Amino acid sequence: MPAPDITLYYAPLTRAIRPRWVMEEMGLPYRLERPDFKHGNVGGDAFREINPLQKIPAMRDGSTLMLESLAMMQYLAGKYGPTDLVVTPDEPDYARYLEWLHFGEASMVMANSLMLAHTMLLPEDKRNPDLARWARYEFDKQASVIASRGLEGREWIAGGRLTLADMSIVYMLLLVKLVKQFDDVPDELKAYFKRVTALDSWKRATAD
Ligand SMILES: N[C@@H](CCC(=O)N[C@@H](CS)C(=O)NCC(=O)O)C(=O)O
Repeated sequence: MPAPDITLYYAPLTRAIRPRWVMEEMGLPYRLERPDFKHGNVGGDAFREINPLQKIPAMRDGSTLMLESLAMMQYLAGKYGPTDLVVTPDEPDYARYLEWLHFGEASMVMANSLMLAHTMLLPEDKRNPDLARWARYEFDKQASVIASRGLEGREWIAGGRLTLADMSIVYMLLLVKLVKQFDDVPDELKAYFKRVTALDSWKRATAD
């Protein structure tokens, strides 16, 4: 197996935290490139050559280029594992692991992006309070389902340990915190966020 030759196109507080966190947990070597994170024109022409969508993260490993953060996490764990970050098909929590891994992006992205856009990113005269309220209503349902169906008293979301599923969900909760909408979530969710973000690997993945 060739040695990892990984460059992560990174910006603080973005989804690049997810693959970086996996590499920190797995002890994989990586380089960071830091395109200028300007909303709507991330990295200018040079970065558009790498990611025509101009989104962060992008990740290169040798000649392999990837543009989707959850896929990057799965790639790193699959290619450079085995690792306990993955719940395997022979474990009882396999289905739960897959479901929450994808929930963090697929189910959460719309409400999350609308909250971000309509409370922070758009100029004030372009923000739509009805959309912001609807997004918050959708997020509240998600927060309550994570606390009840997801955690139900568990420390971690699947497999009794930190996995890619936690890494997926916790990043989205960080975004909710950034838009200052995290205060009213269930206490169980607050405690979960605090527990996971106390990990050294999280601190290293978000250090700068
Ligand atoms: N589904 C993609 C989403 C990537 C994405 O939206 N990245 C955000 C940062 S977290 C971005 O680059 N936004 C800049 C912009 O839209 O201008 C992934 O998970 O990698």
